[in-house]
Amino acid sequence: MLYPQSNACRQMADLSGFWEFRFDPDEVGAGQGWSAGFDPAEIIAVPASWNDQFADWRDYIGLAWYQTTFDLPWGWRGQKILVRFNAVSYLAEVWLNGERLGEHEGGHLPFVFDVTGRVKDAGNVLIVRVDGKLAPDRVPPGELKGRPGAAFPTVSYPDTTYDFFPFCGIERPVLIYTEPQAAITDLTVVTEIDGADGVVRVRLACAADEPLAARVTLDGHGFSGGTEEAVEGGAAALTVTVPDALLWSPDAPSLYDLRVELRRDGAVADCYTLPVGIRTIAVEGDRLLLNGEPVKLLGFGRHEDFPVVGKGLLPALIVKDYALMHWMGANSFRTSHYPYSEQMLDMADRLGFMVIDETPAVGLFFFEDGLEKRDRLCQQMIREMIDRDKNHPSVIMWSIANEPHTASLEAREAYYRDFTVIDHPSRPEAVASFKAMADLARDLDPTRPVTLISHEGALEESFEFVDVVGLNRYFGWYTQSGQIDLGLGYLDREIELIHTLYPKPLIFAEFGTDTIPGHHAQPPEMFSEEYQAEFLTKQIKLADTKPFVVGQHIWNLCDFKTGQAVHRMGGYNYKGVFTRDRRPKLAAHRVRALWRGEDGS
Ligand code: BDP
Repeated sequence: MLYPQSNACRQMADLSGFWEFRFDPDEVGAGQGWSAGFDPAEIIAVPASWNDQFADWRDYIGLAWYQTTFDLPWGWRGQKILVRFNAVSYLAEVWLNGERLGEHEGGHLPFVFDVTGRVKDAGNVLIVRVDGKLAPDRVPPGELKGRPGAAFPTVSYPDTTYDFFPFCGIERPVLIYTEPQAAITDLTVVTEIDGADGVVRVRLACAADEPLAARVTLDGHGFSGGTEEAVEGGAAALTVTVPDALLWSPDAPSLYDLRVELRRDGAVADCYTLPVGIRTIAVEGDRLLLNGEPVKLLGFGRHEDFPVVGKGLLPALIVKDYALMHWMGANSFRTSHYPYSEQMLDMADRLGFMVIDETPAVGLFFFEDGLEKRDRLCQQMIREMIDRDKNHPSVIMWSIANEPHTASLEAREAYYRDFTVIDHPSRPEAVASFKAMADLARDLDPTRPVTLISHEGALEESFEFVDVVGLNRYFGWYTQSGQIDLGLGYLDREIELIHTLYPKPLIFAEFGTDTIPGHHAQPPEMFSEEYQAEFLTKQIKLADTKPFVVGQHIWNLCDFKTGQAVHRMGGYNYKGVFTRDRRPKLAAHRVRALWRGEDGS
């Protein structure tokens, strides 16, 4: 899937701004014909979650209607015209001028409607009904009402199976754009390294059944080259070799400019430009290799989360968070727990961050209620994520899920007594689901490793199907509370056990402690800045002694909004090394000193 762009052959306009809006708690909108136009009750900003924009609606996770009007920009008439929603959480149904365009389920991935022939020159009315409800058969799931083995230890309000606020609304831009009639519909760029040469392979898909040629040119760093091939059956494959290529890496995120043209009798019928980073990523034994060299990921789990906008795209926040991560000496992050905005990934390409790109499959459980639908949605989301993000050099790994509830209760009981792993500790439904998901990810993209992020430790049988083991661990916090050294002793034993069972690279995908800024204690005690600093630095030092631990991602970059629960004071998770308004806690300085060298320079 290509992001819309304006160039000599295409045009794009952003429909974001102030839209008309109406909550629909009684679910009367459909019956009253709001899809053809409605009397607005509010004005709302797009993109942004609705929850924090009004005085009384924070916890409203139901139906709401958005409406905007627009005229077609000058010169667009007669072209193919599409509308793209970059993300609507959770389920969107869309009408244009009273005609239903369709619907999309899943809150963090884009969807497109072809509106050619339906859009008027002036006075178009675009209406979106957003359904934010939580349900067991949605991904991520909710409304589990504390079912054992399927939910957080205590039920939070709103009732999610995951630990962040279920913000909803139109949270990323809405774009309208043109495509030529004979259009490049998709590009897949794969890079290889051959000695000192970089090999850039481009696969093009196009919508046209006429004789066309595809042409690519690649420019940058003193190189300029290209090639041309005939399009056959709507596809073409082209290869450009770059001698003495500058490779993409966190230290030097070199990008080349790729320009792809579709040509009819020598004249340009469509064109598209894309930055390309030449790099390889691979797993060899228990090492992760970037450009053939072992690499270690230092960084964070994060959230798209900020006051007032909720999960809404906020470009300045993207800039700020990269500045903070860079200041810390980080080179990587995970898009916990859903694919982030495309703008975030564009910046990762440019700034040299290695990204573990994660689907919205957080808090999955494997009881029957809705299992089949959840499986289908998980697969849909893997497809959509890979389709959207496959051309980013920064994306080095796919994460198919975070913290599924996979182990049987019996297995957990034995394990937490003394790390005994019983035969077949995972629920068979979970094993089947994850095997299918990992296979799908590899089929769609054989060039990137696949990971699963689990809290089940050595009980996670699905580690069998992935290339990299992702482990979330809070020993010394949720267990061994107040006893960091005891917790780390257990962790040391556990990762050796996991490594024996699954001799693959392992990433500490989450570790951290809730920390109230300004709360101090000597000796360190839970919730104090000293406790967080000691916990993180000691776990980092443990990771550094284990060659197979190829990543350390602290939970979390910043404090973030959650539902209300006894373990979430004031409705926040306080595990950030920065506060929600991005101020450092003590741990930020201590970890920075470790990651950047002892003097923190
Ligand atoms: C893990 C989850 C993460 C939570 C974190 C925590 O993956 O989403 O926020 O632990 O408890 O369970 O802080």
